[in-house]
Amino acid sequence: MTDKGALKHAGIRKWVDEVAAMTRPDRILFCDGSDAERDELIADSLATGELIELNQQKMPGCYLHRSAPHDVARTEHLTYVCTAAKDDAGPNNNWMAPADAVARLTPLFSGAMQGRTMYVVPFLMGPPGSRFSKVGVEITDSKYVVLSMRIMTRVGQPALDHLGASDDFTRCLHSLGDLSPDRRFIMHFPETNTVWSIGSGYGGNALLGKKCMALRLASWLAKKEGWLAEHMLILGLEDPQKRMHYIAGAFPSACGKTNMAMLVPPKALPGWKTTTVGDDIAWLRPGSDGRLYAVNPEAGFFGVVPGTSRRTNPTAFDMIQRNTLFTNVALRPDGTPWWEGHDDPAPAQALDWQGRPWTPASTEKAAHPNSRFTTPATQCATLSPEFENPEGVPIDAIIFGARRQRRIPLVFEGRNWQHGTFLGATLSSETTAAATGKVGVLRRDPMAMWPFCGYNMGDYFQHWLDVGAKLARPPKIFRVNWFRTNESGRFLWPGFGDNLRVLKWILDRCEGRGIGVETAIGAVPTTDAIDRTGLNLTDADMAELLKVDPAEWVEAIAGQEELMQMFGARMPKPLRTEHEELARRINSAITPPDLVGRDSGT
Ligand code: OXD
Ligand code: MN
Repeated sequence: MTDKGALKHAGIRKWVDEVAAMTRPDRILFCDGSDAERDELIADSLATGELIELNQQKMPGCYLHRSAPHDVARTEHLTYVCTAAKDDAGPNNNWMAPADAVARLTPLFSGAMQGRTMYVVPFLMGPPGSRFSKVGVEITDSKYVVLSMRIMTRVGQPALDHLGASDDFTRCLHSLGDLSPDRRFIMHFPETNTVWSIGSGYGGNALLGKKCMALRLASWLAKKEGWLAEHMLILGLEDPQKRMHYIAGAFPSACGKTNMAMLVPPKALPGWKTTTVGDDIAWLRPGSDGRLYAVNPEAGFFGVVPGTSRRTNPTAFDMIQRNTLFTNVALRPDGTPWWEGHDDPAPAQALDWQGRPWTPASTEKAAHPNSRFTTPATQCATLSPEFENPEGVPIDAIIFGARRQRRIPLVFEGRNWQHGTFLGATLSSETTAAATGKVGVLRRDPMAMWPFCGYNMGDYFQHWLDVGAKLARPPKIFRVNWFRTNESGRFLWPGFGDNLRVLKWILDRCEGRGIGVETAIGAVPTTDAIDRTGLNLTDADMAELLKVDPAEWVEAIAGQEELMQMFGARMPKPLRTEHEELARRINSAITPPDLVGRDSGT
């Protein structure tokens, strides 16, 4: 870390001066991504209590951060897209006019860094040397944010090399402010490629390379430049014939993307191997061969901790044993972290995520349900050899998944890109602890991008159709649902590694094999089409998992009508056509054709 004098780039210098004039820090430090810088930041954070050292013998390089108790998740109601025209932000975003947003936040930022150090963090999203990659610079007064950005992005020289003399970088301004939710705002200005975030130190609100830049602003840039920025994992699957396939999967927050990105094949399916390219964000571009190529713009994983164990995700569990920042987990007396769903039983005593004494008799959770790990991708044992490939990986199939107890079958296939886009656009999911608000409430989440699309989603759907039209060999599109329950509330599908059985059917379908029956909603596997070798799952359970009950879909169609109306003239016509077609198919599945004939008097 050096003082600002080391900053050579004129555009960055100018912006830093402007921000410093407003925020008035005591010191300005320029981050270079070096090990010495990390050591200094950690030592300072330990001294101030922003970090707590974990047991360095058992977990070298691991630290615990406790956030303010009311700053534990993304705050979507305080997140805005500030475009000149309100309609460009769309009904999917909170909107404020750019000048009003600046006027609202300037007093909050004014003097906010007095008595603090201002860190300037140049970072690269995407592999060095890739046409996919983009540069950002985050200015922050939080050491925890700098340490996290160092894990989640490529900080320092790779960013400056990519930028060269260009002024084309995302300006990401962050201050902890006073951490009050009453003075917390996460403002995006897509027209000037800028983010202003104040009042939160939480990942998605404060690590501005992630949701703010790599999704909200990137989605806007992607629309302009002809690519897609998506809330998707990227998984490599090597089949027993040693052929490599890649799947991109969009799931809402905290619905198992990290687990799926590190899927361990079940023993009953020998010869399969998985590799991890990404667990949260994919940037996808048409390639010259007519296929869709993906890179993961991030350099680390910011995963949900509770439920992570040797049983559910051994790769992640191993990966977080070193050089990992834990946020809001419980602390055992031996200086190691613990959380609900850990392999070890609950400790007799511990400190909970707020540092309060905790015992198994406590009524509250020891770890916060949205506690997180931040860990370098290079520690993932299944990291794909293609992780840094500047060209990305070719995607064979896209899956849209959500957390749904009812109605949605385990898997079904879209008829083509347009129908697949419709399947993504009509995704809904039960809410999780990743955002503040009630958990378990069904909400619309098109393409799992509702909180992350930086512009009007009607235009975004059209953009999906436009990108598809450029692909001579588009990926096939599927919907999946690992979370269907039976009448007594038991999950019907084992999930985790066994999801490979579903992916295998998907790949079979991509290659013209795989048995499916056409239904009103798309092609669904027959009960014996998914390999159940070694799985204790009855025919009846399988039939229940794959059931398409037209009566249940009537409600879904009514909900889709609301979506159509919400976007009015900006909803692309082809998606309306798909909606009408679904309604027609469902109606005729409910009303047998001979009755249709009799009712209409023909
Ligand atoms: C995340 C989220 O942190 O989606 O990835 O909230
Ligand atoms: Mn996410």
